[in-house]
Formats: sequence, structure tokens, C-alpha cells
Amino acid sequence: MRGKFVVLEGPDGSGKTTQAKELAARLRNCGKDVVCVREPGGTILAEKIRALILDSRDDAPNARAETLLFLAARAQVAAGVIAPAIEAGKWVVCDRFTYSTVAYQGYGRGFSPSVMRDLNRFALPEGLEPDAVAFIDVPLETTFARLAARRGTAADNIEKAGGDFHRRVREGFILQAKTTPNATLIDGTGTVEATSEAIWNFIKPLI
Ligand code: Z5A
Repeated sequence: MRGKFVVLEGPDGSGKTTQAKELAARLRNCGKDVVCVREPGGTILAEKIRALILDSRDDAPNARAETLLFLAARAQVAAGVIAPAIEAGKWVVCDRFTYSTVAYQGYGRGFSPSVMRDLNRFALPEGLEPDAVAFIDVPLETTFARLAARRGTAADNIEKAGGDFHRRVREGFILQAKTTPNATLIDGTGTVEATSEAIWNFIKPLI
């Protein structure tokens, strides 16, 4: 039997990584076989691409190169990990997916969101669509406060992009939450437990 594909999306610091772990634990408690994936990443090549995008210091990718690198990483993990896991009956919980490219490279960098959607389609195996997408929303102040509290280290190439960029990115996510099938917008400003409960109430009917 085919598994399920669940995506968590949202701005930096919205709590996706924390919530991916919470959700995976709840699903495992229900006896589900769960694979967690983060984007960009999830395969040896995709993790190398992640480092090139986020941590290049001397020759950081320009906006077009950055976009294509995200898509290359996605193509690799989608065909190599996500699609086979779903085919094998597993649940895949994915920390970011195609909606991040539309939000960051489309609304944030200023490329056409519809071109970003076309590129996403090209990057994915045919027919690979999430069964549910939870967009976790936090205001900019929360993003910056959480990142500042967490990090002693330097910001990565995307975090450095500035307030206006991140404001457009958030708007891009909110718009997609309203227009994407099987999606919901979840308030990420409450406690970890409250957000986890809201995501669980959204996902539970799929079990
Ligand atoms: N990117 C892109 O531009 N285009 C694309 O197509 C894709 C990605 C796929 C990935 O880096 C970067 O790539 C990302 C978008 C871009 N932007 N940047 N930079 P990443 O994976 O390192 O970054 P991220 O996905 O934004 O992860 P994050 O910054 O770690 O945020 P998060 O996963 O949403 O949050 P978290 O790690 O779970 O929590 C952040 C902190 O807040 C942490 O200290 C938690 O303990 C704390 N936290 C979490 N939840 C709460 C609550 N509810 N209350 C209080 N504190 C909390």
C-alpha cells in the first residue's frame, strides 16, 4: 500500500525542524514507518549542494544559480528517497519542499512564481504530490528572535538577505497556504506543544 507524504513549510525559525520531529514521533507511536527528510538535503549529493548554497563564502551562488541548485538537490532527494519511500508504504515527513522555492526564490528573490512552479514540476518525478502541507506562520520578529537566540555563529547566505526579503517570503507562504490543495496555515507563535497539537489535528485524518 502507498505511504503518505507530509510537508512542513514556513519562514526561517517557524519551528519546522522541531515540529517534524514531534510529528514523526506521534506517527511512530501509531505504528507508522516514518522517513524524515530535510530540504535542501537528504542524500549525499543533496547535502553537498546544501553546503554550496548556504555556506559558500568566497563565491556565493547568484540568485539564478541558487535557484537551480535548490532544484538539483530536490530532484535528487525526490527521486532517490521520497518517491521510493512512499512507494514502499512509508510515511515521509519533509522539512521544506517546492513551496520554499516559490516563496524564497519567487516572492523573495523576485523570479516569477509560476516559473518556479514549472521548474519544480520539472525537478520532480511525475505524480509526486504531498498528501498534506502544513504552513507554519510566524511574524518576522519571531523569526529573527528565534534565530538570534539559537545562533552564536554567522547567518547563512539566505538569512543574510534582509528584512524586506523575509517579509516577501512570509507573504509568499501565506498566499500558497490559501491556494494549495490539502494545505493549512498554522500559528507557530505558541508553545511547541500547542503547534504540535494543531499539526496533529490536521494530519490525523490521513491515518
Ligand atoms: N530555501 C530556499 O531558499 N529555497 C528552497 O527551495 C529551499 C530552502 C528548500 C534552509 O536552511 C534555507 O534554504 C532556508 C530557506 C532556504 N533559509 N535559510 N536560511 P535551514 O534548513 O538551515 O533553515 P530553516 O529551514 O529555516 O530552519 P531553521 O532556521 O532551523 O528554522 P525551523 O526549522 O523552522 O525552526 P526550528 O529549527 O525548529 O526552530 C528554530 C529555533 O526556535 C530553535 O532554537 C527552536 O528551539 C526554537 N523554537 C521552535 N519552536 C518554538 C516555539 N514554538 N516556541 C519557542 N521557540 C521555538
